[in-house]
Amino acid sequence: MSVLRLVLGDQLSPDISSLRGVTNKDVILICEVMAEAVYVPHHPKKIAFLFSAMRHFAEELRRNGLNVRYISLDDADNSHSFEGEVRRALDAVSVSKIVVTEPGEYRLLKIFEGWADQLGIPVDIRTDDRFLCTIDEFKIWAKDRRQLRMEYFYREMRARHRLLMDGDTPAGGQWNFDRENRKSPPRGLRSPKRISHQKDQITKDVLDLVRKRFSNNFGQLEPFHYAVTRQQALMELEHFINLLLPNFGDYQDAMVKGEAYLYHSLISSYLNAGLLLPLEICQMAEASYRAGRAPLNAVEGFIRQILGWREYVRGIYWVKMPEYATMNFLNAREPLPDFYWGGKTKMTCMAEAIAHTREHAYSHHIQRLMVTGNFALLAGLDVQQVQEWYLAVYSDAYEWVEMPNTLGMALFADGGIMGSKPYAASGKYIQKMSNFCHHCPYNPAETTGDNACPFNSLYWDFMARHRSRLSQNHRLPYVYATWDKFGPEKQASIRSKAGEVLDAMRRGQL
Ligand code: FAD
Ligand code: DLZ
Ligand code: SF4
Repeated sequence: MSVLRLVLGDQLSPDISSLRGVTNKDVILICEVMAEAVYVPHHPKKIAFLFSAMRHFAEELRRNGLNVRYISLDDADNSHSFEGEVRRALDAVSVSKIVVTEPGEYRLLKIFEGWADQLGIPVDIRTDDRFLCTIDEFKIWAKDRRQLRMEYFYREMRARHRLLMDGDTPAGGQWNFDRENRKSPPRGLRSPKRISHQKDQITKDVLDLVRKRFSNNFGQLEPFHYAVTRQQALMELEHFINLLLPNFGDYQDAMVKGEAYLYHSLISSYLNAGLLLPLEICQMAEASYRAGRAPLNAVEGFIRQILGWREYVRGIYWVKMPEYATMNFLNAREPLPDFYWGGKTKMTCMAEAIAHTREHAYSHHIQRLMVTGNFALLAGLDVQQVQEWYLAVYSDAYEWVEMPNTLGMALFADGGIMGSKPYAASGKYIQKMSNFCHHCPYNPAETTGDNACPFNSLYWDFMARHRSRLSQNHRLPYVYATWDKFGPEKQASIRSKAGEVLDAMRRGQL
C-alpha cells in the first residue's frame, strides 16, 4: 500500500530520509500552514523565501514523476496545521503509514510522536541524516562529560569526517586558527557584489501572497534577492567559495557601516532549509584550500562554523530540551525595547545591525552576538522576548539553531552550558571591530559623561550586578580585579550612569 510522506519547509532536500524508498504510488504532503507562519511574527522575507523554495521543490518532485499534494496558504480548505493537513490527506487517500523526518523543533517532535495514537496509523519518524552528527551520536559524546566544549567536539568531527586532515593530524599542524581571524576592518572595506536571482512566476505569486498577508510584520519584503532552488543556492555557494572565502577569515569579525554582508557566505538560510548540505559545503571549501586558492585560516574558520558550531548547537538543543527553553540563569526580565522592532535609537551599532536585519532578514554573526546580543545581555533584556525576536527576524532561524545561540551563547541564560563565560563586552570591542563609533553621537572612550557610550556603564554594571554568579568563573578574575581597583566612588558613579542609560532606554530616548 502507498505511504503518506510529510515534508516540512526546512526539509527541502531530494535525498531527505523521509523520501527514501518513495514510489509514484506514495503521496508527498507539503503544506503552507498558518500555525507555522504565525508562531512568531516571521520576517516577510523569511516566509517568502520558504514558501517559494517549498513550491519550487514540489515542482521538482513532480517533474521526477512523484505525486505531490501541495497545500498553499490560500487554499480554501486549508486547516492551517500539520495535524489538520495530515488528517485531510488521510481522508482523501488510503495509505498504510505516515513517514516524516524528525523536525527541527521540539514542539513539533512531540506533536508527531502523538500521531500514531491519535490518528490510529503507524508513524515512522526517521533520523535527519543531513546533519553530520546524529542526535544519538551527540548524546553519547555528551554523556558523562563534566563540561561540554565545542572545540573538543569539533576535533572529533574533523577526524570522523576526514575534513582538513593530513593522516591523523590536522592540516597545518593545529586544529584552530581563530587567532588569525579577528582583524579590525581596514578603512574603505566594502562588501563585494552579491548574486541577485531573477524572480519567476512562482516567486512573484509568493511575494503577492506575503505582501497581502504579512505586511504588518517587522521587515522589508522587497527587494527580494534570495535563491529559491538548489541550483540557485549552489550558484551562491560557488560564488562564495571562488571569490570570497579567501578573505572570510580575515574579516570574519569585522563590521562596517552600511555593509551587511562583507565576506560572509550568506548560505545559512539555504543550508537550514535543505537546499545545500553541510558535507558538500565543507568539502568544497577544503578543495579550495588544497588547490591553493584559499588560505588555511579562512578555510578552517569556515569549516569550523559548519562542522563544529552548527552541529554542536543542534546537539545541545536536543540534549537539553525541553528544560533549555525555560532557562534564565541571570534572571533577565527587562522588556525588549522598541528599537529592536525598528524604533529609533541613537546608538549607531544597534541602529545598523537592526537596519540590516529589517532590510535583509540577515545580519552577520558578530552583529548578532556582539551588538544586539551583547546589548540584550548587558541590559538584562527578557530572555524569552529576545529569543522570540531572533527566531522571528532572521531568514535562517529555526529553534534548534537559534535557541542555543541566543539563550546560551549570547545571553548566558543556560549558566555556561554553551560557552565558558558570557560574551559581555564594552564599547571598546565594537570600536575595535567596526567603524560604527565614528558615526555615533556617543563616545566609546567615556563611561560616565553625558555622551558616554551606553555599552560601557552597562558592561560594568552587568559585572557588578552578577558578581555572586560570575566571580567564580575562571575566565573573569581580571575583570573583577579591575572593578575593585576603581574604588567605591567611581563604582557608584558608573552604576548610577547605567541606571540613567536603562531609564533612557525605557523612555525610548537611548
Ligand atoms: P558565515 O559567517 O558565512 O558562516 C558559515 C556558516 O556557518 C553559516 O551559514 C552557518 O550555517 C554556520 N554557522 C556559523 N556560526 C554558527 C553558529 N553559531 N551556530 C550555528 N551555525 C553557525 N544561525 C542560524 O543558522 N540560524 C539562527 O537562527 C541563528 N541565530 C543566531 C542567534 C544569535 C544570537 C547568534 C549569536 C548567532 C545565531 N546564528 C544563527 C549563528 C550565525 O550568526 C549565523 O549562522 C550566520 O550569521 C549566518 O550567516 P552566514 O551564512 O553568512 O554565515
Ligand atoms: C518557518 C516556516 C513557516 C513560516 N511556514 C511553514 C509552512 O507553512 N509549512 C512548513 O512545512 N514549514 C514552515 N516553516 C518551517 C517550519 O516551521 C519548520 O519546519 C519547523 O520549525 C521545524 O524546524
Ligand atoms: Fe555603539 Fe557605543 Fe560605538 Fe555608539 S559609541 S557605535 S553605542 S559602541
